[in-house]
Amino acid sequence: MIIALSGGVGGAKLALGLSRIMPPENLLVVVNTGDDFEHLGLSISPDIDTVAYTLAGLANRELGWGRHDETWSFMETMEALGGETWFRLGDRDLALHVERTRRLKNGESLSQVTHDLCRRMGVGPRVIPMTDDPVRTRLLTDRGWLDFQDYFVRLKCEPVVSEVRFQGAGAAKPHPDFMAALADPALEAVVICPSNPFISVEPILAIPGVRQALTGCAAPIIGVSPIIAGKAVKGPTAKMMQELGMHPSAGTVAKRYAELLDGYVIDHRDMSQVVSIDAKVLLAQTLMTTMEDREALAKIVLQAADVLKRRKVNTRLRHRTAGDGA
Ligand code: FO1
Repeated sequence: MIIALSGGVGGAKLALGLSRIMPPENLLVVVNTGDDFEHLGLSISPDIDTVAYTLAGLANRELGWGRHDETWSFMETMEALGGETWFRLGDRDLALHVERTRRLKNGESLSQVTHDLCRRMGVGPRVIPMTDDPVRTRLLTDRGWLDFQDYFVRLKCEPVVSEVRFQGAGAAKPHPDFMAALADPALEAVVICPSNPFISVEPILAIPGVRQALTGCAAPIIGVSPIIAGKAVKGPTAKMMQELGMHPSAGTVAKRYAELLDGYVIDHRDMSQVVSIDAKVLLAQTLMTTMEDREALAKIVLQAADVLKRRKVNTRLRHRTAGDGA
């Protein structure tokens, strides 16, 4: 079994690659919900939807979010009626938000609704939110504190970020299936997908018990850099790193995950970063443009997991025997 920690677009691409080279039912995708928000009276979970649409083959590949078979009558009419249209909701996508909102209001948990909607959309792997409790990413910027989607979509990531907070994370409980999978002896690897570390991965790590469960898990943890040659493949990762006073590089992201990583996959172009990364570094083509790219990167990650798992088991055995000996 493989666990993939994912945010939106970048993570979803690798999750898709993984789902195509292994039995999809053995893949558990744990998704960031810090981007979730209430908008137009709807409960919207963008990263869950991006992962679900991508795994279901329904994603809009150009936009990176929403669906490919989309029409926009709802948005056009909202425009005509003077409603808010900065957050684009296609007509088919809208049905998902309306139905999820109805079921959440009915008392179902986000993971129950996600599980059923994913099944109905034909998603093979298990997709679960990092927690069923509310966590909201907020950013302190030169325009004051902003909710995530205000920053990311309405203000197009233009504000200068000086702090990122995950409101509610401290009181959130990690999803029980996530914790159970980390303790499962059948676990082969945990893959930290190439998502933005600050806004997609760290909300997951910020939930009490997650870091400890990761450092205690017997399976290797392999990260994939979201930065290639100093730039983010998509989104504000590099810009945020600069604004937060960090050098936008694969090495800096690896340092963010520091003690968690057993392996780290970076792009060939970042060969010079190898020395600054305190984990086993693998070089690969990490830019995923085609389906073959997604599958090839997924293969490298799983091969690395295989090698690292044997190494991790031996190291633990050595420590244990050393401990007994001491
Ligand atoms: N991102 C945009 O840049 N503009 C949008 O209008 C937009 C609408 C949208 C609707 C549904 C959804 O699931 C995602 C949407 N996103 C949009 C992307 C979303 O803001 C980001 O995918 C995540 O929050 C960050 O990964």
